[in-house]
Amino acid sequence: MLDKLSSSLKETIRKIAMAKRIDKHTVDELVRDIQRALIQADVKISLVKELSSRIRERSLKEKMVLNPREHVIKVVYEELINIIGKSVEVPLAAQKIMMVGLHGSGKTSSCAKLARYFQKKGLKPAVICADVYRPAASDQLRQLCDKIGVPFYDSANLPERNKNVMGIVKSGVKEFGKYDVEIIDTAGRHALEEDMIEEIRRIEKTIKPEQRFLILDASIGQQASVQARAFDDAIGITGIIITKMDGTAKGGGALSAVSETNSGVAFIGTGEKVDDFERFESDSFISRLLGMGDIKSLIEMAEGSLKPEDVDVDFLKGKFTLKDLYKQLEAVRKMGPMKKLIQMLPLGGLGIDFDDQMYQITEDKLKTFKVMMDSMTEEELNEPKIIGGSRLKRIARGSGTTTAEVNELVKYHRMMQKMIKSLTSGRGPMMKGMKMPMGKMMKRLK
Ligand SMILES: Nc1nc2c(ncn2[C@@H]2O[C@H](COP(=O)(O)OP(=O)(O)OP(=O)(O)O)[C@@H](O)[C@H]2O)c(=O)[nH]1
Ligand SMILES: [Mg+2]
Repeated sequence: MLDKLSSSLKETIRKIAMAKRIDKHTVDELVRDIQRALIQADVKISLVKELSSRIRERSLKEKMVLNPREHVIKVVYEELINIIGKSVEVPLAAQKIMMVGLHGSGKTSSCAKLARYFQKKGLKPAVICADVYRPAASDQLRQLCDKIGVPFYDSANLPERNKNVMGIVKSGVKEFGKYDVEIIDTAGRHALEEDMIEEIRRIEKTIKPEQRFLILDASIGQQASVQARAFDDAIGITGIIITKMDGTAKGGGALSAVSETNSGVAFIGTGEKVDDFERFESDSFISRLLGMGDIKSLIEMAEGSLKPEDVDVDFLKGKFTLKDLYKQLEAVRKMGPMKKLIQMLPLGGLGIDFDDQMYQITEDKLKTFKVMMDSMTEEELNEPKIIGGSRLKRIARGSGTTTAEVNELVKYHRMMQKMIKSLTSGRGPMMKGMKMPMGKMMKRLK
């Protein structure tokens, strides 16, 4: 999904993370890179311009609580979110949802996907087909609903004289009154014809749906804006579903159409199957696009809104002793804080692979470490750098290990300490040089 945009943005972030310093030149280059990436993904030009000037302004002039590189990355992240807007609330409550959109945009498939979504959340959805123009429309929707066991209503439920759109929606809504979520599929047209707009206006007035979702095909690019405006004018769009995100690099067009409405993206469709459907959250979407585990938590932590207790990484506050190392290793084994910490840092942007090696500290290794540590004095545990020749021998003897093994632990501690220092001081690029020794060290530890 938007792979090309994602790889360009990741490269841009990597450049920033590696930059020797952040100055006007670096920021100009960054802005040019981002512009290129966004325009290729078909994001609306006016939005790209707005984003560019905000990044320029904020990167250099805003008061910084983070180091300059992190500050710029944070600005990019926030401004990208700004383009696609806030995520839309979709309450898990009783409601009527009307689906509108052009011909072939994915309304009917999305009805079933949406029904499935609510079903998984424990609500009872039902679907009404108000498309009387395309003969196959009802069959298509009925089949999808049958597959997921969701009740379905269409003109077949009505006597001949009432087989019109208004008749169907009125009696359908009445019939399904006992269900939690009623989803109403409407007919599409090739273009924004006035009679279609008129029809959805009437449906809207008749049933007063709490939600009016616009379905946009991601592949139509910037055309999406015109549609979004027209539908919003007609019935007031409360949420957008972008379909076919799996099959296009132009998704930026549909994403930027959001700014034409007072709403935001509620869901995205990522395939033809009924489960190929995701809730859309702007912040995690952008984090994913930028290749950052969870940049939001990192920023919150750096800004102090996350208390150290929340993160449970004592060593961020001060010295990192062998005891801390042991505690961390034990936690890592349980997929604990170390993994969490590492995922929170924008390491993706630095091009460092923290693969599973990092987390594979075996039980045996940990036991050996423990035994060696038991043979150490308090002083050695707190100040491992004093462990030299004779101390090494003593510890090895005491723990029934070899000096090489004890040395390995000491070295390993030193590596971790360096890494943590470079992480917490924000001098990210240092990490790069450590990639190899770190990897080798981890291999030896296994
Ligand atoms: N790959 C992919 N295909 C999709 C997605 N959503 C819908 N489609 C396909 O797009 C085609 C059109 O989807 P429909 O749901 O029939 O579109 P519609 O808006 O109801 O079309 P009309 O009723 O004719 O206006 C179908 O072949 C769907 O399988 C998606 O997220 N990914
Ligand atoms: Mg349809």
